[in-house]
Amino acid sequence: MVNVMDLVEEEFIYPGTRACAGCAMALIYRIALKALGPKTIITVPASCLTVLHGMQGFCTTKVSVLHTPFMTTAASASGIVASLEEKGLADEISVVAFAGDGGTTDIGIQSLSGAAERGTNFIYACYDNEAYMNTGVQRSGSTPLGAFSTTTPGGKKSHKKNMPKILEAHGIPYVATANGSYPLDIYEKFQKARKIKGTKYLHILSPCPPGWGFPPKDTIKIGRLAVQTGFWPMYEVINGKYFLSKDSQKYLDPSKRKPIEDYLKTQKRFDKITREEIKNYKQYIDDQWTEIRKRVENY
Ligand SMILES: Cc1ncc(C[n+]2csc(CCOP(=O)(O)OP(=O)(O)O)c2C)c(N)n1
Ligand code: SF4
Ligand SMILES: [Mg+2]
Repeated sequence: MVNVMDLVEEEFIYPGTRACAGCAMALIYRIALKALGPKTIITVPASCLTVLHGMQGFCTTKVSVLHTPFMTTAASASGIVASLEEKGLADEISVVAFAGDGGTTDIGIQSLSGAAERGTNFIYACYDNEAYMNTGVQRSGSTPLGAFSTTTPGGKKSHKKNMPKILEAHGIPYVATANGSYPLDIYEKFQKARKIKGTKYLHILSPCPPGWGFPPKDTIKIGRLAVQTGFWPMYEVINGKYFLSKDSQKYLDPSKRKPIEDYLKTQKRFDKITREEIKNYKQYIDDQWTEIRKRVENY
């Protein structure tokens, strides 16, 4: 496990971005770029991350960024990879697609699936703030059960889509989940992904103060609660082998998990959640960990 002294000092995001105060996505991106280094080309579809970069001529990052239409993030990354391969630069420069959950689980899934099936040599990172935040909080395939959005005013009626599992089914060499509240884990996972050839997929939970309805000072606490309640397990699947990440390991023991209510009650978006849905969450979490236990015991 890396420690804070291992992080490179150089910053690749200039201070004063247009992200909201307390935005986990900005923290995730800052740490990811430190792990990836200057020889990186990023592709980004429309999202809060586009806004973070700023208007043309005022880019907030030191690395090259290509803004792409929504559904073409992974396709544009594939084009960049093909061009670098042609120029003999593919081993030197990392190509990274960075997209929101709407751009990944819904709108960009077909080009991502195509790139993963071809084994395109790139990293695809989804920061998951669990809704279309940039356009005012519409539900996405990644919005969780019971959460308010402007298109689910009574709370969403189904669980979030399990994108890491979908990507795992493509047989790619690296799939990982992470969380904005564990920056060292994010750093390590991007460093690892950078060194693996083929398609790498990282799915990172990204608490969003205005969209989830909590004060900006609570971002880290809420991200941690997602892990501590067992809702958000952090793991890696490397060449098909499952590894539970250090900060999630103790939650294999159900008695160590905090009640899911501790997480839900911190956020206004769950104000209308029903008792039935909370019961459903408990089962969902238990089922998730039963599966994890089997996979961990297998290796
Ligand atoms: C083809 C297309 N449809 C819709 C939009 C409008 N749009 C811009 S950003 C955005 C939300 C993106 O949501 P997500 O990918 O989750 O990223 P977030 O804003 O949450 O960071 C939408 C719908 C667009 N730019 N292009
Ligand atoms: S709306 Fe949420 S994800 Fe978007 S910049 Fe603000 S805090 Fe970040
Ligand atoms: Mg989103």
